[in-house]
Amino acid sequence: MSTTPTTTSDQTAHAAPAAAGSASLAEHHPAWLPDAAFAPVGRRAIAVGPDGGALVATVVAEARRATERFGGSVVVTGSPTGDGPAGTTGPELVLTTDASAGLPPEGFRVSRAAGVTRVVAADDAGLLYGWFDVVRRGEAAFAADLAPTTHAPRTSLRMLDHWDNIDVHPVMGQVERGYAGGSIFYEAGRLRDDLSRVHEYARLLAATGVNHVSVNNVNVHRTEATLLTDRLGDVVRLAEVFRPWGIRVHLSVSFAAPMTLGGLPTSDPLDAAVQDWWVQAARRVYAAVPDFGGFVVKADSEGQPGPFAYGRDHADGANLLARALAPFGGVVHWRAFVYNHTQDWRDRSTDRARAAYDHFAPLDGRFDDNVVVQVKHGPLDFQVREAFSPVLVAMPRTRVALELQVTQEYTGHQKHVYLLPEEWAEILSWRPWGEAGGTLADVVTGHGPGGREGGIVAVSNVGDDRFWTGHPFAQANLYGFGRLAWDPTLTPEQLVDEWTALTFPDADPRVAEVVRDLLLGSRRTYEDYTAPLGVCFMVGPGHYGPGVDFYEYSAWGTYHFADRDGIGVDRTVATGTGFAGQYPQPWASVYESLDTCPDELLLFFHHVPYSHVLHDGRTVVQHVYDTHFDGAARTEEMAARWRDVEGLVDGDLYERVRLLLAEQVRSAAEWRDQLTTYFYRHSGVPDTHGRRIY
Ligand code: GCW
Repeated sequence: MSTTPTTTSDQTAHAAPAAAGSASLAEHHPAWLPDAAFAPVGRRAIAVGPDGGALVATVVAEARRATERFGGSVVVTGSPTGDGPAGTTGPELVLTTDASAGLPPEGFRVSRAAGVTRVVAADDAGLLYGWFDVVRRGEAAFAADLAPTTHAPRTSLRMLDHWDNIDVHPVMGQVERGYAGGSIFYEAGRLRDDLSRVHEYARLLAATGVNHVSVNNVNVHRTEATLLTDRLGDVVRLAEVFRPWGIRVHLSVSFAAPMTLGGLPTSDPLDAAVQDWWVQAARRVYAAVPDFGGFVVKADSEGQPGPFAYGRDHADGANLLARALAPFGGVVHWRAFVYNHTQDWRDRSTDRARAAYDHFAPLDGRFDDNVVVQVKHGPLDFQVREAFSPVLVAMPRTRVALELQVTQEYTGHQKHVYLLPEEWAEILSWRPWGEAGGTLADVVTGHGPGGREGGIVAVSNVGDDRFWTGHPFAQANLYGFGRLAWDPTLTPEQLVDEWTALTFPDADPRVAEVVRDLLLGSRRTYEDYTAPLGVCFMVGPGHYGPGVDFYEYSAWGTYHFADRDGIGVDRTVATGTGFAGQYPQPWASVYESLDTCPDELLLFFHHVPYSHVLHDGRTVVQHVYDTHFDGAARTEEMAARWRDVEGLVDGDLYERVRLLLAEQVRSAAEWRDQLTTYFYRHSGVPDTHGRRIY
């Protein structure tokens, strides 16, 4: 949104890094890989082999680091049998690669029998993931026998996108929508000299299964555009850091690069000189970074340049870049976040929710095989509650990726506890064709009707903050993303338990209980005290805090249409914008009808009177009162609950969470009071419980 200087309503200053005493601490938090999490493996005699590529060396180094710390031993074996050199005592953990074992790519098999735990991996990446699987199991990996189980990622494309800028942007800062300090890659206009923090980040990501990372903002500004050319050396250095962790590096590029970097008079995708410019650019990149992943492109979106300027469409634009990358195996991630951001609120015919489908669905079948159309989970923009994007299931002949957002842009800026996997689990398990059909996870991982794999992508939430993510609990979101991209069927409960066991390995059992209590249900709590029933964008400047009418008359879209009689957006086919008709059945009918539309999405699809009765028998306005008073009260309980672990966790971590919970309590009360007051003043209907409304 930063490239549209004429439209300023959304250009609100980026949030300051979370407070709380990080500056004086040289050391940063180990997140989910503290040394103590390696004690169970580190005490064992380990055999790793056969020796080979870079990823095997990584596993060997990991095993050495753990055993040196905890007294075990490592032998590097020459053959896949796992036998150590003569004279060594038998290993208790054997990790081998065996290409003939019939395992899926990146996969591995774990078993334990006769006192030996074995990991047999399909390839070197599988060996790395198998290693971290054993770490995650802890002592359980060395206790009872384990029947062999095979583990493999559901998709080969598990990606994090960074919205990091090299130069500090005057409005958006170093990391656009970043709430955890500056970039871990760039500082003061250049790539950092010391990339040790990036190395640790790569290790953390590898432990979750992430295998692709894009290293610059999709809003590509002048300096960042040159990563493709003059600053290619920076990409080389970043790729060197990520490579030993099985992670391929991608770049966001500007569609106008042939003009801005190449001096050509046009960026028309059908122009031969433009095509050649991209071919040469790709060639240079691959000469420097042979395992480069590809380009991420935000085109004709929020002011970024794109093919529309030449009367071409998104398939023309995406295929231009795809053809330059194809000889090297590169992929274009072409984002579908395309809508009119210069609307007039008086115009009732434009519905932002419709836009991506209207632009992209007709292009199904026109994209090259190495184009992935990257679609946000909802038709608007990472709201707490919106319907799923119908684009995700409208293009069976196209590779479609799901884009999630780990950074908490609309979900509390990493100041509020918000367990995103609670939201993602719903998204991934959504059944677009009803109970009989597959899930959304199936579709994007290549197991849907079209059988095309697009993968799972998310916007990262890390920065140079001591805790990586501002709120220490926001680490669980990053962890959860990687694990869900690997296995979309994992539950929020499983993820929280995994994350807590790794992050607080030696802690008093009360810590795990409290962390569980705070994280589980946190998404519902946040939803309860913020925008109700699927109404969207009631946020204030910078997308933090209440701003009930902040967007209502803005150029970015209109989202609730509240008046004295009612509220909500009529997106039905019968009387509204027709958006509901973009869904396959049964959802088109389910959303169209007031009787069947789920309450939580009521105001997303319908404009109703405040007196409208929900399925639970309450009116809309009473629901707003109840959820807001309850949700805000729950934040007070959360803050109180945290006090139970004082002295049981690291003091800095305790204090950071304590301060942020205090802010969450304050902010939730503000949301509660503004929302209840707004609904009361518009409807004139009092709260049946007589609670305080202003
Ligand atoms: O969510 C919105 C953000 C913009 C972002 C844009 C996008 C990078 O407010 O800051 O720009 O989405 O996804 O491109």
